[in-house]
Amino acid sequence: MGPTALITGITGQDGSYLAELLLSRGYRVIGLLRRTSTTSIERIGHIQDRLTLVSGDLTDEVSLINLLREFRPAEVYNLAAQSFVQVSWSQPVLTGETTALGVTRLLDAIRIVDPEIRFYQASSSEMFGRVRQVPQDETTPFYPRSPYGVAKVYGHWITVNYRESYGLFATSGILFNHESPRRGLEFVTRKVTHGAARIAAGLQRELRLGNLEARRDWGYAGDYVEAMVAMLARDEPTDYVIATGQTHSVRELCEVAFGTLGLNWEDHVVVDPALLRPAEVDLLVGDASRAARELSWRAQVDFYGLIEMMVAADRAALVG
Ligand code: NAP
Ligand code: F7E
Repeated sequence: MGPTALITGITGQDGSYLAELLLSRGYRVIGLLRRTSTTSIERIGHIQDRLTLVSGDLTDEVSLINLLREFRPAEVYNLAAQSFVQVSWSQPVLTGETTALGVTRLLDAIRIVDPEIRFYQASSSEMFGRVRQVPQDETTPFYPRSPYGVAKVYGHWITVNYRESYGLFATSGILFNHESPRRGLEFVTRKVTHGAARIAAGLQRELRLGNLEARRDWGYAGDYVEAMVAMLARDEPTDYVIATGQTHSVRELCEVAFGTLGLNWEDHVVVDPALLRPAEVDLLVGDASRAARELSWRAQVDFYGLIEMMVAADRAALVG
């Protein structure tokens, strides 16, 4: 048996891809599962019997300390968060509890139980917000535009601080948007690919969206989890931007997704002002050249390949 890794957020999009990757490399994978009244393991059902799933919550430090003591992981990947930007305005305190203070709880648990543990923090391009520089790299100042973005800035800096204060091997991956057929239905890529597939199948007629002009650097989650593992394999801990370097608007996303199905998006997409955000992040595009240089990491799937993959998966799920 190889090294032991703990993944928080294992039931999420990234957690499922990371668990697959670590298993393929011979790791013993422990996954933190928060208690829910219905099951939340649909993304990891296919590998469930190869994982050790344990109960805990980022809002409960004792649960974190106890499971580090019990399983003694060599690596901890902190992917758990309230990750949906829109909800962070309606639940700002909960977002702060999990996405910000949750990081401190986990870092403190590591410091108390085993400061040799290597730690990965899921930082986000949302920290750049109203961007100070184009493209954004590891030196670009932060200007978050949502309670989520603010919470991620806290999580990022507490990771840097525990590295500098206690000498922990604590790293932060500043990941730009990454998507997949396993992406939650509330995020715009999946909302569009799933909606377009349903429209093509005659199951709905229109798709309501918010701001069509927002631009994002969208990559494939399967590529991005490779970077997480590479960061923890370095000799020294540091932070990396992970991105494709290409940016596209929500409007282009609609054109490509509907176009793949032979549909004209303008016949179906309706702009709903209720879906506009109180403050928007207009443009994100990352410069991942440090990751290319030091981790030999490059995105393998581009925007068009990604959207085609997602449309195909959503269509297959509907028509079989
Ligand atoms: P996701 O699909 O929303 O998954 C979030 C995970 O966090 C789920 O497993 C969820 O569990 C868990 N969770 C939420 N609150 C928790 C709590 N209090 N205690 C323990 N677990 C909790 O997110 P993702 O897209 O995989 O993203 C993974 C991480 O990367 C997140 O931190 C996100 O903020 C960050 N990130 C994502 C992107 C992106 O584009 N995907 C980009 C940059 C950074 P349940 O299943 O029980 O809800
Ligand atoms: O929005 C616009 C919306 O919710 C993208 C999270 O993984 O990536 C994600 O955050 C853009 C925004 O992702 C709709 O206004 C238009 O400009 O898919 P999203 P996000 O907010 O960029 C970052 C890197 C993370 O860290 C987060 O965890 O699309 N948009 N119309 C819409 N967005 C949604 N969700 N729904 C719409 O109807």
